[in-house]
Amino acid sequence: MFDKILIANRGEIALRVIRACREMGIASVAVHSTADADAMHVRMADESVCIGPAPSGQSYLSMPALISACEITGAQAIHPGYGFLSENAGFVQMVEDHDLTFIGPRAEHIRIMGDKITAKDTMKKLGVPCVPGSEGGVDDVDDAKRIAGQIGYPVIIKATAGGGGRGMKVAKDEAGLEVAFRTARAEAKAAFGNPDVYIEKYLQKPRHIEIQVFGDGKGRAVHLGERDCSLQRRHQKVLEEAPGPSISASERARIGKICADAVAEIGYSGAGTIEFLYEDGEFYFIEMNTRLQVEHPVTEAIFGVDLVRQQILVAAGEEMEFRQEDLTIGGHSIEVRINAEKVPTFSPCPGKITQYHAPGGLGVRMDSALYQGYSIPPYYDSLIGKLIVHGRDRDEALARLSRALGELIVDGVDTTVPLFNALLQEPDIQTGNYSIHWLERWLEKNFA
Ligand code: MV4
Repeated sequence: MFDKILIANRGEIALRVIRACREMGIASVAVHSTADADAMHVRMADESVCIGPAPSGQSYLSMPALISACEITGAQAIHPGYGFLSENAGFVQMVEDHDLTFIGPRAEHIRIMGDKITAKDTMKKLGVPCVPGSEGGVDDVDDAKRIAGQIGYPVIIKATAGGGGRGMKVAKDEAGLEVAFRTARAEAKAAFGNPDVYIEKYLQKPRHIEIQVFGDGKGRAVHLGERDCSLQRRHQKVLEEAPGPSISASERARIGKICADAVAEIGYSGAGTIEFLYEDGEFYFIEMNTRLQVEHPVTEAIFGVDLVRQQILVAAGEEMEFRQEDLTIGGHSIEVRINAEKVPTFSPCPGKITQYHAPGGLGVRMDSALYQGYSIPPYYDSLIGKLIVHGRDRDEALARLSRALGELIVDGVDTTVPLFNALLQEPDIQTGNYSIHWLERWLEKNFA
């Protein structure tokens, strides 16, 4: 096992990883920009290293600075958290070239899943159900028209180098296809330096259901059920829950096994998420994320497992602490993302926290790096906390969420808390009746 781990991240996820390290008797090294000298992750870690100026390109994304910080402190492994360098295959390569361990999947698996055409082709060959569409890329309009004609309109054109909603265009009929195709390619080339696009049938009212998988890197893998992350605004998740309100135990077992078998087959190591669109009882693969995700705590809550601990164990060459048959679901969990943003514009609202009080009590987890007197810097993501609740069933989780939001005090900046108080009054939220378009429609209706 490692003696010391460096956490290449900031905010709540850095604290999350430090906590797992401490419980395992592993020393932690925080890294920080000059803007984050007073940040909680620096205070909570055993040691810290300043790695550069405020802009993340010169600090949290600086590979040489991170490698040097390991060399200076004697850290043997790097946990990347989410975002930043968590899905950068070149970084994994560099870490390994310096005889350090990257706590995450192999570079090869990050590379495969980072190219969406290769990811889909790989998953299809592994028996994972995919959205009907082109086999591989499409490089001219005539090809695009022929394929769209076969699968039927509407279709969606996606950039292979995109993902997470970037680089997509919908065409509702053949008349709109040419423009959609040409703009998609031009935008993909400009944004990612890669013009390659592919075509899929456009699903009109799906849910976003993602399956948590975990591999030991030696051909064994498990699934930890699904999360429903359909409540999004501009491809930013707002609320996530597990289990999914629309997914039955038999559907979970079936799609879960398909996913676990697929990642076992490729020898995947560590935590991963296989994203699906779910419509009319069918799952359609769209993307795989090769990192620990923001919303992992809802899965931890219902399965009673520490995913970061398992990541560290597997990265150190040890066994994960469970088999599929050990993993059973207890209750229901909901996470809301608390952002320093003004509702309904969602414009960032950095500033000084004049008062902070975290909610507590049974079934409440608050993952946040806030403290009273802290100044939220303007340089980074606006996520300032995640409130995760757990109840015996969905109704209990909702009641607990409402109660915990009432206890939370964050003064000095605007936050998304009022949004959640309003959402909890909505019958569709109370019953779990929402698709990927529900939130944007609701915001238009209530705030436009
Ligand atoms: C789609 C789709 C409909 N049909 N693919 C957006 C993010 C990226 N991960 C995939 N996305 C979508 N792909 C097909 N074939 C609709 C979306 C989509 C979406 C997906 C998940 C959550 C929210 C979304 C909001 C708009 C569009």
